[in-house]
Parts: sequence; C-alpha cells; structure tokens
Amino acid sequence: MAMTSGTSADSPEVLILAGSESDRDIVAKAEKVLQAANVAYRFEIASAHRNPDRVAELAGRAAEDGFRVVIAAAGLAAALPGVVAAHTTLPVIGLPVGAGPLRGADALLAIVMMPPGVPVATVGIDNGANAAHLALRILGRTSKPPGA
Ligand code: AIR
Repeated sequence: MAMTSGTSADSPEVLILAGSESDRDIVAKAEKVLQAANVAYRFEIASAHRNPDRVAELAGRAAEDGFRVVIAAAGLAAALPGVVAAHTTLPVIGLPVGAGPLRGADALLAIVMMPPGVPVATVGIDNGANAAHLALRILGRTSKPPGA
C-alpha cells in the first residue's frame, strides 16, 4: 500500500524514513518487498537538513516504539541515514537515491563513509528492493531474490 506517512499494520517492525516525497518511487521498491513478505512497516518523510528535530525524535524513539530496523533513503548530500544512526542503536540501512546532477554518487559516498562506531549498512543507488531484503535478513526472515 502506498503511504506518504503511515503504518501498514499494527506493531510495524521496519521504520522507513525518506528525505523527501521525491524519493517515493525508490522507497516503493522497498515497500513492495516488505509487503510480499508480510512484514509491517511505517513510512515517514523527514529530512535531516530540513526537519532535523523531527528526524532526531523519530530515530531517538524508534527502538522503544518497537521497530527493529530502520531503512533511511535520501539523495544529494544524504545525511539522513547517518543522522538516524547517531540517534539509535537499531541497525540502519542507508538507501542512496539517484537524485541530482551526480545521480546518487554523492548520496552513496555520504551514506557509506560513516565514522567508526556509527555504522550504516549501505545498498546500491536506487536499490530499494535490496534495502528491504537486507531488512528481512536482519529480522531473521527469509527473502527470495526475483526468479529464485
Ligand atoms: N534531501 C532532502 N533533505 C536533505 C536531503 N539530502 C534529499 C532528498 C531528495 C533530494 O534531496 O532525499 O533525494 C531532493 O529533495 P527535494 O525535496 O528537493 O525533491
């Protein structure tokens, strides 16, 4: 189901954050995989640069809210996954979005180059499906690649 902000079911285990509504199509690839696996998630738009307090609040209470893993999608100077990881000890999966003139190379490097002790697991540019597959593995669920 498509959500700009909302929850696919009670007690969602996956929190999906995106820096902008413009990241929606990439996030949809992750949602599709989670829906196929029957894993509940909540999706919110929150930008590390435009709404830093909101990001800190969502990430800071994610564990006590019952989430077990966070997927954070952003393009350009994609600070979101790293900032989320700074505010939670939950595993964070960074999803670089291929926005702007550098087509995601900027976001990929920003997301993957985290300082020691504050890890972010990073998937390929625009690879929303792999972000969800990795989340499923962290949750101990099986996920099959297409065609398997
Ligand atoms: N972004 C939003 N706030 C901080 C960043 N890095 C990213 C979004 C999106 C891109 O900037 O994640 O990929 C463009 O956002 P917009 O809202 O201008 O379309």
